[in-house]
This record gives sequence, C-alpha cells and structure tokens, in this order.
Amino acid sequence: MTKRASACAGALFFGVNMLDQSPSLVRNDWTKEEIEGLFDLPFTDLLFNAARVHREHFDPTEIEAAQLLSIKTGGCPEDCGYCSQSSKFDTGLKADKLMATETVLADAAKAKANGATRFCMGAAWRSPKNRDMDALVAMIRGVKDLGLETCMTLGMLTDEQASALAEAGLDFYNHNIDTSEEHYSNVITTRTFADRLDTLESVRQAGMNVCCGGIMGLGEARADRISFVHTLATLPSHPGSVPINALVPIEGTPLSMAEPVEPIELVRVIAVCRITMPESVVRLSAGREGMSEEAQALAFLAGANSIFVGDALLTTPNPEPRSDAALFAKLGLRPAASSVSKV
Ligand code: SAM
Ligand code: DTB
Ligand code: SF4
Repeated sequence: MTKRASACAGALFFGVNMLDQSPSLVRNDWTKEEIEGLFDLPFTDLLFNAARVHREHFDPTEIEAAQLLSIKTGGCPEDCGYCSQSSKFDTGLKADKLMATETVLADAAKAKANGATRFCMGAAWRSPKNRDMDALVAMIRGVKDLGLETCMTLGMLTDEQASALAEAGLDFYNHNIDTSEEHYSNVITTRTFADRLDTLESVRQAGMNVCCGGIMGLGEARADRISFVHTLATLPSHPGSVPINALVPIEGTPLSMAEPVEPIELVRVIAVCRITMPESVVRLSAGREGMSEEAQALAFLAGANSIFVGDALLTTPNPEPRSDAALFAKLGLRPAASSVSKV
C-alpha cells in the first residue's frame, strides 16, 4: 500500500469514505460518534473534506462582511463568565442606555460605505423590555432601508417579541449556545442551556433566520466541542449563520485566565461545522485580533466564509480594515454579496 492509500484507508469511518467525491447531504441526524470521528481525522484529510464541502455549496473565494454595533452597552444582569458587559464583574466598562435610532443609523450608513453587507446590533440585556420594542423596530426598518441585512442579538425573547422583530423585517437573530450543554453551568448560572434553545425555537417559529454558535477557549474539553457542534448540527434546521468566536479575554471576568484555544483546534472546529452544516455560513468571529494571517487563511480553507469587519466588535477591538483588506488581497478573497436569499 502506498503512503497515500494508507491515509485514505485511515479516512474511512462509519462506512463513509471521507475522501470520496459524492455530494454532501444536509443531515440533522449526526451522532456524537460521527462528529468525534471528524475531529479525529488527520488535519489534512479534515481540511480537504471541509474544503470540498465548502465549494459544493459556496464560492470559496467569497467572504461575507458583517459589522457589529453595541446599541446598549454594559450593566447586564447575566453572569456569563467571559463577558465585559456583565454587572456581576468589575471589568471597568461604563454602562450606557439604549442608543438613539439616528446614531445607530448613522453608524450603519458608515458600515455600508466600508463594504459591510450585514449590520448586527447587540444589546447587553437578559431580554428586551416591551418598552424598547418600538425603538428596535425603527432601527430594523432604518437599517434595512439602507440596503443592509439586519441582525440583532438582544438576549432571550418571548414569542410575541420574536414575531414583532420578524414583522419589522429582521433577517437574522443571533443567540449563541456558546458551549456544550454539559459545560454550560460552569460558564453561566443565571440562565440554562434549555432557555437558549427555547429562544431559538421562538426565532424559528417567527420565521427569522437563526444565527447561533459559540466561543472556544472557555475551559472546555474536546468532548464539549463535539457536544457543542452536535447540538447545532441536530437542531430542527441548521442555523443560517454559525459564528465561531475565540474567547477575547476580559480582565475582571472569571474566564480572563482561561487557556486560549489553539489555532489548529479552532480551525478543526470550523472544519467540522462546515462538514456537518454544509449550507450554513460559518463566521470566524471574535478573536481574529490575536490570530496570525496563516491561521485565518486555514480557517477560510476549512470553510469559514464570514467575518466581522470594522475597528471594533461590541466592546473590544477587531483587526483594522486596512489589515483585513491586505489579507484579502494576499489570499485572493473578495467580499460576498448579501446571503439572505441563500438561507
Ligand atoms: N446579551 C445578549 C446575549 O448574550 O445573547 C447579546 C449580546 S452577547 C455579547 C452576544 C455573544 O457575544 C455571546 O453569546 C457570546 O457568544 C459573544 N461574546 C461575548 N463576550 C465575548 C468574549 N469576550 N469573547 C468572545 N465572544 C464573546
Ligand atoms: C457573536 O457570536 N459574536 C459577536 C456577536 N455574535 C454578537 C460578539 C463578539 C463579542 C466580543 C467581545 C466584545 O467585543 O465585547
Ligand atoms: Fe449579558 Fe450577553 Fe454579556 Fe451574557 S453575553 S453578560 S447576556 S451581554
């Protein structure tokens, strides 16, 4: 047997030849064992397969550009152990009220001028108050009128709130499961994993696209990463967007000293998401500031096809637009058109 033939034999698991050329099917019945098998593949085989699946469903030279804005910063009653905005930890962040709609729209117009196609508005809330809904609806309408896709992340929603946001035209609702069900209570105690799944169901029922992913580097083990991907890949329908964040460590939070996720492991997570959720847009989200160009290139090869652009995420910095432009030029990547019609 040649060396390559033996590598191919190694890529056989559960009767599936991971190196074959048959088109990837969208499946919601992934088992944890299958997902573990993907994580365990030799890195080159995993990347080869992820790249193959990627180009079956997307143009691999296109990357979606989304821009974030914190429309309500700080003072959050939740205790997410990674977050700068929790009132439970002394992170030195000043709490603000909900931003005026005109300020949000001015920021969205700048994002559009800088090439973003999606505008994601985030609020440091456990859930929105009904008194805020009119302002949120005005923001959605105004941002859509600028020709941008809209996304909001506001915490837990009731069915009524989800319907009101959908009626206003909100394209995506971001609500992350963050980590595995098993590790969840080590990170957050003020809500449960099941609460998260309930809001995702309300968002789906209201007819909005789901944006759901998580954070690597929260002290989780490989088994938690397997379980995290398993939850996403076995949802009733795969999230249209899957943001994979690397923890941005925040001084004053319980997870400020957590072991950072290794770049190769982050790329593995992205590749496994790409293979198990072939039609989802996978976003290399927070944490690019600390990543090398080479690691980001591997993430794009593994199937990441979205990033956050602009100088800032919500409360922390993001790579400068000109360094992203230089990276895109080096890699021959270009910004993707709006994806709303594809999901
Ligand atoms: N409060 C809402 C909620 O938690 O759903 C929305 C805003 S919250 C900041 C949105 C997401 O940002 C979190 O679910 C988490 O995945 C991500 N995030 C927050 N802080 C982070 C950090 N320090 N590093 C990486 N991702 C982070
Ligand atoms: C997501 O998964 N990542 C974004 C967005 N959804 C809302 C937030 C990243 C926040 C990073 C830390 C900060 O800037 O505060
Ligand atoms: Fe609040 Fe969201 Fe931060 Fe958790 S992640 S503390 S819910 S803003």
